Amino acid sequence: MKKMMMSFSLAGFLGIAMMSQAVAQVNVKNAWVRATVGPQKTTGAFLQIETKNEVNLVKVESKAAGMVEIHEMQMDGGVMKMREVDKVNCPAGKVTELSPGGFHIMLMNLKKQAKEGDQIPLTLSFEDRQGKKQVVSINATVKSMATSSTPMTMH
Ligand SMILES: [Cu+2]
Repeated sequence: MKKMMMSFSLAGFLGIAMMSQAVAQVNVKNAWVRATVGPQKTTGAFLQIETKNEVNLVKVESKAAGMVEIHEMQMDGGVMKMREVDKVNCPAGKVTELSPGGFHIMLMNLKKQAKEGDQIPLTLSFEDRQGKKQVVSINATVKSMATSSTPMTMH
């Protein structure tokens, strides 16, 4: 009887260990937001997504902005244009970069000016191929135009 109890608690322990591993599947790094100037109400947020299993970034929310969209920059007849996308695919084992000139997060109707050094909260929702959701909340640091024009690969 004693032996059985022990194997039960071991199973419980392993269960918890496996669960916490699943939670740590998606890692969001180096998040920053471009500082705004004066009455500007829109800015971009940029970050890196590292994931063990393939996921899609499907939604971003921020209490600092009235509206948040996921955008993509694309050349259209020689002109760079932005369009809204419903997801960003993040392949397994790779770092997906959201950066100026590519996919980015658009913060609209900002509630106040984003000043250098401010922290902007972002909540990212991911969905894997099975439709399982994972939510990651982070703070992005506001950087001025001068700093933010440096490529992110410097990290
Ligand atoms: Cu945009």
